[in-house]
Amino acid sequence: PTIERIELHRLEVPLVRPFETSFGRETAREVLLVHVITDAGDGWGECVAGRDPFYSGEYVAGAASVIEHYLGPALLGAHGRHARPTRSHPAPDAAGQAAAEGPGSRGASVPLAASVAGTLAFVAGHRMAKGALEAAVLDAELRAQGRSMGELFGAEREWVDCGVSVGIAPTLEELLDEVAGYVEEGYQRIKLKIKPGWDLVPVGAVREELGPRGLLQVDANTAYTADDIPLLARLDAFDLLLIEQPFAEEDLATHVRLAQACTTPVCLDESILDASVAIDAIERGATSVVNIKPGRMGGYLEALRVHDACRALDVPVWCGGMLETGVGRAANVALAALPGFTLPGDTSASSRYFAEDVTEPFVLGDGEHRGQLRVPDAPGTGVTVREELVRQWAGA
Ligand code: OSB
Ligand code: MG
Repeated sequence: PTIERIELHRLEVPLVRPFETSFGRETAREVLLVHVITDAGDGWGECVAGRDPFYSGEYVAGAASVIEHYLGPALLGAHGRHARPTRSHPAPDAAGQAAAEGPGSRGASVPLAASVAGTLAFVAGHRMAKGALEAAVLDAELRAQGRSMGELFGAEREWVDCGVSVGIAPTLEELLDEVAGYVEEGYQRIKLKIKPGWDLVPVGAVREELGPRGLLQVDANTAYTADDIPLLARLDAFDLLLIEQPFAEEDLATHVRLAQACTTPVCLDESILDASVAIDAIERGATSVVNIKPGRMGGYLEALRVHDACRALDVPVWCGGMLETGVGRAANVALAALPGFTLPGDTSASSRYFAEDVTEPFVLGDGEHRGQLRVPDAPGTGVTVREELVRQWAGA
């Protein structure tokens, strides 16, 4: 297909309750959607960058800017109606070309999407912006082929197990109430956000509330330092599935030290920039479980490489989230249906985040599908963007 147009839509979608982490508090999700229009149909991708550069260096206004000024023109230059390499956007080098080759046989059937990473490799970083473009192109290409994301990825389940990420609460009582509500809704595991001063006590209280069999894990979003290793090792008492990203993104060494000092598995999120970093972190002993967030790794094709690499090394993975709307959630749920995803993901129902979603909402199943979301099987992401709502919420 030929790419005819790339449109960016920025909208602010209110959250049903504030979401507080060690890096900040959000009351609305600032969403950046990429709409790619080709001569064979269109596709949508969601950029997972936050409003502010706190979780990572990327943020919505920066992502929109780099797409407008660099990534968009390069894609149109390579795949637009008048495709030609331009001076300001040189052709990809050998490394870019290798990245363009998609993950094994999966990339071969989506040649346009598989070429995006290579075309955009001349820009350093900006993985979230690149990933949104690749996701939109992938959606358009699969829709044109009448194939779903799950089909391309190699999904092996029709339903995926869901957990929920619980923010830092104003009081212990409110935390316990919130957790009880999620358990009642059917969520299969609880992830608590922690930070210095909000760790052993809330984790102990929630463990007590869940009982010894409830699945529980924690996420520190880089809030601790090496001095905190003895404190973090005390979390072993609560029988957690894992502790996620206690130290800085670039600091694999301290994660190795913690892994040696505690029995709780250490899991990296922010640090996992791509498959080569994942393999390196695993080989060094910095992580024994991996949080796969496609939007943070530059797209679903790189996420498939991380999945495949972890599977080959026998390292369990789970699907993280970034408070996505239905656009990103649909693709995440398809990915989470791969065989290496052996732990419940942060793939919660739309209602956990928003009163109204920009696509049809994702709703938890019941009966034998309690605590699960169904993997979409219609072409592309399998969901439909309510364009009128997007325009309305963008104030356009
Ligand atoms: O660290 O996993 C994280 C949300 C925004 C940024 C970072 C993270 C999160 C979450 C929420 O934990 C996961 C979700 O429910 O989408
Ligand atoms: Mg995390």
